[in-house]
Amino acid sequence: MSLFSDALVDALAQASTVAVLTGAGASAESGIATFRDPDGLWEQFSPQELANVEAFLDNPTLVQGWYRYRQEAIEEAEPNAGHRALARLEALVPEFACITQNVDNLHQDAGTERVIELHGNIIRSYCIECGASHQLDAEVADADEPVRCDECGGLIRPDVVWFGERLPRDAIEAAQDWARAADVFLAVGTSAVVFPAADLPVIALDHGAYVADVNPDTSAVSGKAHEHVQAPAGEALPRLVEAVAERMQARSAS
Ligand code: BV8
Ligand code: ZN
Repeated sequence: MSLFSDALVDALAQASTVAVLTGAGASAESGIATFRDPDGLWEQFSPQELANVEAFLDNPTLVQGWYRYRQEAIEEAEPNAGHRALARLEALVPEFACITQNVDNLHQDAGTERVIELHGNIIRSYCIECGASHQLDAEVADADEPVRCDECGGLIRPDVVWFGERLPRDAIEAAQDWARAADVFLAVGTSAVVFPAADLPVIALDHGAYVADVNPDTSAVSGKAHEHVQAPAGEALPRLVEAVAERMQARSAS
């Protein structure tokens, strides 16, 4: 029993434009906790407590500590077979974009060139007053003191998009263009509950793309997509991309 249909292999082998939206599940097999799974990040903390400006200003030391903890987990992490399969797919198809909600840089580490970061990137941090870039893991004299800017003393925050904050305009506009243009749109490892990212698979559907959801569980996309590949990304994507490469080979040989 195959994990995915022949129609999906064919659609990818013939596609001129492929767009992929990834979420935390794409990094799960790299050992990075997701947000909403049973052992997810939000289990210990709630988004309200941590991923918004009010929480940060209210308790900068806690929020800086949470991001430092996540940065350390990410520094240990390696791209998994799913990340590598997407980098291989980019090289196989004419036009490809990896649109990610993740802030862990693992698509770039796996060699994917066109990565659109909707929610920023945790390896960058900056001063909220003067904008100077800064490291969050800078030494602080006293553990109860937040990390502050050397230049102006402002608080240092991670370069990620918090709830209630706009996504980078160029990123979300590019992502929407890719969703409209895609012949095939893959949603990989996302619960698809956070907007405006969660609109992208629907935009792709509305513009005629073949949409598949790669997720061992059901997500908000599964019911709307043409296909739900019910498997972990690290297992399904390498097999899917191998099948696409073979199909392309066969087509060029015939
Ligand atoms: C904004 C910060 C407006 C970075 C994050 C109603 C309608 C529309 C919008 C809203 C609304 N109500 C509230 C809003 C606004 C809000 C929102 O959408 N809230 C949700 C909760 C309802 N959106 C916002 O606030 C956005 N901004 O709208 O601004 C605005 C307009 C004008 C002027 C000013 C403002 C900002 C959204 C970004 C928030 N930042 N994170 C960080 O700390 O990381 S969101 C957070 O959730 C992460 O970024 C994450 O990427 C995102 C989505 O989660 P997922 O990636 O999907 O992860 P999740 O754990 O949920 O799911 C994992 C999936 O993987 C599961 O399905 C699991 O089954 C699967 N899986 C597990 N293992 C595997 C796997 N899949 C494959 N393989 C495996 N091995
Ligand atoms: Zn500063």
